[in-house]
Amino acid sequence: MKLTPDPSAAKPFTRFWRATGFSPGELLLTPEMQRTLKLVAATPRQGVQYLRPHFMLNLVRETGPGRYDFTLLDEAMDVMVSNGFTPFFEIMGNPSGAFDFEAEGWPERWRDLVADMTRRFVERYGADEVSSWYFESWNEPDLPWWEHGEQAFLDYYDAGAAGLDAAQPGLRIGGPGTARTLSPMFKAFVAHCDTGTNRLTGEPSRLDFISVHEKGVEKSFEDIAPDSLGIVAREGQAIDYLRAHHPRLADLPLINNECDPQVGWWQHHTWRGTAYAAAMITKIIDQHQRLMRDGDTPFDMLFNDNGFMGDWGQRTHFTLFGGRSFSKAQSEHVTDLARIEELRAAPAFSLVKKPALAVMELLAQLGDQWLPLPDLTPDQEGPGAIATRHADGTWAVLCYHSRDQIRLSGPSTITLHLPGTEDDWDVLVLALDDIAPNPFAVWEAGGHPKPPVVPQLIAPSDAIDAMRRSAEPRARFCGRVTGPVALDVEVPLPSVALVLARPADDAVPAPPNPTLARIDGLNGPEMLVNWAGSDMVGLRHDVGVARGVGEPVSVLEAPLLANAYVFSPSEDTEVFVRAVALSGLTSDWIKAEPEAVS
Ligand code: 8U8
Repeated sequence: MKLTPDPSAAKPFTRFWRATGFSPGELLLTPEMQRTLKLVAATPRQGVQYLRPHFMLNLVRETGPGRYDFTLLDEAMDVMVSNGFTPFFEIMGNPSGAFDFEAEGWPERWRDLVADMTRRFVERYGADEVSSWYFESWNEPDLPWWEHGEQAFLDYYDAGAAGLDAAQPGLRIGGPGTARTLSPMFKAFVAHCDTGTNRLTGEPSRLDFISVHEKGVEKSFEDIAPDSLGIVAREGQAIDYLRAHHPRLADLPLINNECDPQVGWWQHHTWRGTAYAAAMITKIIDQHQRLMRDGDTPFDMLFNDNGFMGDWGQRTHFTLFGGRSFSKAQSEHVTDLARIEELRAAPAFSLVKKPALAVMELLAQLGDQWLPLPDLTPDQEGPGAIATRHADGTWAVLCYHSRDQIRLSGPSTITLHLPGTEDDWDVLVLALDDIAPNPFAVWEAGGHPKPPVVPQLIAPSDAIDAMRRSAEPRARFCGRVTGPVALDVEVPLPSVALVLARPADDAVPAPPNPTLARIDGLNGPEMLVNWAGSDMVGLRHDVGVARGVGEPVSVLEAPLLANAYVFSPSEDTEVFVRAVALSGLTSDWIKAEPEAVS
């Protein structure tokens, strides 16, 4: 298959998928989630920016009529904001269970609660920061998450909007985050926002975005195939409905904030721990670019609801070794504030990155100009590509091979010609596939060690470190080529392969500023080394160890795209980091200095 992206066809491109979510919000108080988020935040170029947790208001305590203690909510919000995430804040939960959404007078009390909370956010984080957030209604009010019917939901929405406006006019609010296509709740909500009046203010109802959830396939213990195109088809039904019945709302940004291949994050599907997930996520993003964003739809943003914590087969960014199981996260979930302190103390645990997060690092490298590839038919054939360029002329082309079939495999090659690439170019190809051992395969081959049942089954440090090394995108090629650049990019099914190409540059990258935190791993101390990466495309980092004298020795097979790494070096080791440019040229090794442990 030959590909020659045409620069004269370039269109603006935004990275509209940099968002994730999880449930429940109180996980933000756990060491497991705090470490998880520190590592997710290390995705370069803010590759994961928005976080959407459920049930955040369950962290608020009612201390008297209309009086609240926000301390736990503050703490949870701090975890998001201090890691650089932008909250996508569902106004969801019930402080101390104090609200009966069917009793007299609750909407006014809800409005005042939301106003108090929002004023506190503005005071704590500043009006500019809070203006960058999204506020959203209760999650999936068309499922048992909301049990009070349509009218109460509309009243609830009005009260929240009135509370936000009372505190800080102009904040962004939307909904309804419904789970079923064109459900009665969705229709009632958009009808109310189109022509209704806010029950509390008497003003017309307001709405800044519309959110829906469309996923590839229902939940099932079987590995049934997702229908990826079904996602855009059903989002299209929402758009058609709005155009036909509520044209005034039809141009509002449409967000699918749970755009997952399959419902049921907690059910185990091993493909979620392999390159199948990475390729499927890439394909779904590409489909949204080609079929929604490049069309005349207002499709704005998609989320992979990958922020949970759990095992290989669950919908998570990491596999959690040790730690605790947090499977009760859904509509049945009850927050027990009397036991909240238990969340803060975790048993020993270690994390291993999965391809679902590694692919976010690759996607983060894409540029701000998109070149359509009309000759490709990925939805029929499987191989596809998102071809982009950056303003400085750097090419970033993410090739993928994905089918809506879990058990198919086979080779394929995309021959990529990059026009206008005469002279010398620095080229880097990074890939995730299931041929080179992925972390799941390393775990499996190592006897699938699984804590915490008996000590001899606990995954030893070296086994966990081997999984971690294999979790990073593999470098297939790094070097200088004389143009025009033409590459045979292997894309076995399933896989993704990122091609970066920039005019040859002999500049040595600026050295990093690494810090080192000693953290508690499953088998004792681990090192979390991280650094503030610049936004330079294709910038990677090498992590090395040394004992006193001599050049540090890299602990990785290839430099990392991520801006953090965790491993278990021996006690007396010093840890060093160096920056690696797209050209392969490196900065000096810089010693990682200890940081206050978190
Ligand atoms: C359609 C559907 C049926 C059902 O029984 O439960 C659902 C639960 C359904 C759709 C969504 C749903 O919850 C959302 O999806 C979850 C998931 O596991 O797929 C989580 O990702 C979300 O937190 C939740 O909002």
